[in-house]
Amino acid sequence: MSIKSEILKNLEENKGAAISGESLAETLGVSRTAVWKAINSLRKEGYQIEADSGKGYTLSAQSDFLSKEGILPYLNTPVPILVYDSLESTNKTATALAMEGGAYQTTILAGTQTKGRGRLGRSFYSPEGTGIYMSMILEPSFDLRKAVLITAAASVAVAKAMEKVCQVKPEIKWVNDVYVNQKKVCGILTEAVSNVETGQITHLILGIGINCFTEHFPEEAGEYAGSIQGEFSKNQLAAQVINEVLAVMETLEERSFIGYYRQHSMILGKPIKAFRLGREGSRNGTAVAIDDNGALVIEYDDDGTTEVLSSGEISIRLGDKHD
Ligand code: BT5
Repeated sequence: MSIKSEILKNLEENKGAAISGESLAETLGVSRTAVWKAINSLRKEGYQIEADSGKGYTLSAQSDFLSKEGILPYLNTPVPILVYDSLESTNKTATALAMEGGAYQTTILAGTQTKGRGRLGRSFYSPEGTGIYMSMILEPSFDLRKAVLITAAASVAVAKAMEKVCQVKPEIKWVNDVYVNQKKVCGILTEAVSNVETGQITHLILGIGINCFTEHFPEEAGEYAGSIQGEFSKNQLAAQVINEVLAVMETLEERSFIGYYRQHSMILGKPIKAFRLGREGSRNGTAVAIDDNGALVIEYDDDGTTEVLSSGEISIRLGDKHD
């Protein structure tokens, strides 16, 4: 770690409280001038660091830049972290890294994305300063026919992290969205990386976009886009998402997370419109169950038949009467 990173780590761990230049210099085994230079350089990057000659340096409690140093103290197990100010798409960078042999669990984060990806060629609005855009490189150590499970598990991880760090009540909209107060605050996109020669899937890229503190969304973000507000640090939330993802991935086979998924579902028992991949139009029905593979069981209004959907899209029919 560079001196600057070491100092940032110390400041992040003591956010809002002063640390003397002397003790920083002593802990890191460097001169006080080196400390001062590193502090100045961090300030130029935008970190709000106050200096009080009697007390030392304080990283403002309001400072909320995504940084490796800000994330590491909150991780249960350290994983490789790469933070960029701006990327086209963290999924794109993570895919390139995975193809070059990047280590499993490596997590790429960006302060903004210029071409954030949604599913099916859609885009994900990723403005600067107010969101967490992250991609984790995961090992596909399970049956990939159950791929819907990973997305379901990831939404459970995000929802749990939001509950713990932001004290909000998240709901999960099958299959990949997390909502708070009826607004979509998070989208998840899982992509696979395969070896061209063997055709085998070598890595999974789990992309997670969380809107934090965003006030205005453009039309392209849709009528349901919203953000989480409150007193929390993005670094802590990002770290908790990593902790929860790693924990939930351990339970994929035994599926203990499905209970949480069902309890936090915003669609179970509701009238919905189902848009099925490769089929024109939509069909009205009721979301009657989520099976153990994370697939959605729909009972159709017109003929009472049921269908199990592992992919596709649904929307809730707001205002529809239903018994
Ligand atoms: C998703 O797709 O919601 C998956 C989004 C995944 C984004 C992450 S960010 C880090 C990683 N790197 C990437 O490049 N992507 C991942 P989908 O279910 O297809 O929803 C896309 C739709 O959501 C759009 O067509 C809009 O209607 C709406 N939308 C776009 N931006 C949004 C935002 N910031 N918040 C809420 N809704 C948004």
